Amino acid sequence: MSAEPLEIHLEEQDLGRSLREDVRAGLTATPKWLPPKWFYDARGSALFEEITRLPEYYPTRAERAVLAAHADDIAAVTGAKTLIELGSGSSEKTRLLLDAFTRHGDLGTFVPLDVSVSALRQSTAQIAAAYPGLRVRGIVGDFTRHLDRLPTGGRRLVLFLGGTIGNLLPAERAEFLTAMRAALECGDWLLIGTDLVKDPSVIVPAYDDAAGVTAEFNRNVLRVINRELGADFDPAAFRHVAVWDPQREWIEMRLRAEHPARVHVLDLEVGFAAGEELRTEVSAKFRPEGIARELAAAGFVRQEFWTDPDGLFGVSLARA
Ligand code: AVJ
Repeated sequence: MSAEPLEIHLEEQDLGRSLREDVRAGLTATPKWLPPKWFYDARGSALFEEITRLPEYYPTRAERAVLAAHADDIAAVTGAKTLIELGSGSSEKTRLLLDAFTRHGDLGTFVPLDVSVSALRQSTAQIAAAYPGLRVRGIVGDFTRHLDRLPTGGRRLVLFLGGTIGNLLPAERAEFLTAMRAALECGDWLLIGTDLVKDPSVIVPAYDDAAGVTAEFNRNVLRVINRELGADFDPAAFRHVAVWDPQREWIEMRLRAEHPARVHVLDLEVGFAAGEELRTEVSAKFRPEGIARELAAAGFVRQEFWTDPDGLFGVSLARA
């Protein structure tokens, strides 16, 4: 079957409006911040794919090891008819699950949801070609806003992989999980990937690699704002910084103005002092019992928790 036309729940103008709102809120705040979802234009998505192949960036490989080891269990235990993937991107690791469902269950439909039209076009076409008989319905949407638009009926398994939940702040995480539970029915499933707390000497290089790919990925958000909003950031004037916060157990990416800078964007003139930092991403790391607690607080029951052999990354299978 070929992929069905994409269902668009996020129009170009919605994206533009929310980018303008985020830029206004974040660049007028003290300290300054921007949300990480704006990294992922075509160039940012390609840089992220490159990050996943870096020697220092362990999460993708570790999660893939978990999925490779347990995909058959996941297919057998959930018996899902519909597989929904939030923030699907390239859907590369998802193939491990689609293969397992092809061997076992009777999965009928795959529904990837992503903010990136270009990523979805590519992934839906490739998946539809590789899995004949599978119905592929791509949805252009934002997983923090469009959970009520997910297809209903049939037993569903929702995937939220990569550790992307760590990009939400704790209160946003609780809100997201509660909304997710509300969008599901008893007997539906959630498979969620979380990077685990470990020695910062392992985490920090994963976010500050020797080849400088993460630094380019980080600065890419400034290029996106220049292009989309006609701003005049000089990306080369900002230095990539990755800092581990031991209290909150998350890593932050920041962009540090090397010299005093003045940027024009929207109707704002934004000043940066020398050394001033702009926070561009939080990536929280989790403890096994903390994830179970957060899932339970949202009304999920965790049934399985797996890690890779090195204990770097965790995958939880929870029942609604
Ligand atoms: C795609 C959100 C899981 O937080 O590790 C990679 C993004 N940021 N390097 C992460 C990212 C810097 C990544 N997630």
